[in-house]
Amino acid sequence: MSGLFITLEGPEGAGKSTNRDYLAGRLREQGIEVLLTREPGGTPLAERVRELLLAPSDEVMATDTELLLVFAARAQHLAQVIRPALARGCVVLCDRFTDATYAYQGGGRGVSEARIGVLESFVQGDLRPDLTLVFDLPVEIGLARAAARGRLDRFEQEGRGFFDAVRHTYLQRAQAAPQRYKILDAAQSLSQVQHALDELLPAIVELCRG
Ligand code: T5A
Repeated sequence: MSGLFITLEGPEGAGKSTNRDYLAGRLREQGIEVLLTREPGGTPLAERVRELLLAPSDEVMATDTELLLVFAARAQHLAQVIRPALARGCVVLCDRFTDATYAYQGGGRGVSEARIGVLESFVQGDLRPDLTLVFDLPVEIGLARAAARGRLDRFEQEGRGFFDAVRHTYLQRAQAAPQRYKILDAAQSLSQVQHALDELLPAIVELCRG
């Protein structure tokens, strides 16, 4: 048996977690076994790495350190959670994955695609998401949603140019491979976004049932 790997991506405050839970509910209604997880994180050790990545600190984190921590957490997550779930035939819904590395460390920090690609192959082998939902919205709307939650994490403290590059990278990747990515307009109301997800549902269910 082999499951299905679906990732949810997008800039800060795009509604990935909210819509991941919504989609999981709709798939479970169809009798599909779903595993919900997130990156960075998804296992106790990877969640500790997440804390290192997100906590604001007086010590500037070198770009390569950040990149390697992201992939170290991913290696653990793949070994402990994602690969076993896929092997059991589960649908894995993951809030962020390697597209976030291309967007944040690539677009945001300026790491080359080739450098990220080396680590992607090293850590993932040939495993890639089967489907990626990109929740797209203007940077200022996403940052306002994130700010409404209170204290900003280390990434949320970055400037506007960083997030413009993140959004641009997501859109560029999605437009380059439309068979794998679906872009949703996340600036709409939550009920409108969920209506758009409902419209995608038959195709997603079909993918899940192989
Ligand atoms: N990171 C991650 C990297 O740099 N490299 C990597 O490889 C990876 C994997 C943490 C950070 O790690 C970085 C990127 C991130 O900065 P995170 O916690 O997943 O990753 O990222 P955040 O974007 O900070 O998570 P958020 O919780 O802010 O965003 P979500 O999940 O997109 O949004 P959600 O669902 O929590 O919604 C945020 C708020 O908006 C409301 C919700 O109710 C909630 O209050 N909302 C809406 N309001 C109005 N209209 C809508 N359509 C709404 N949708 C949601």
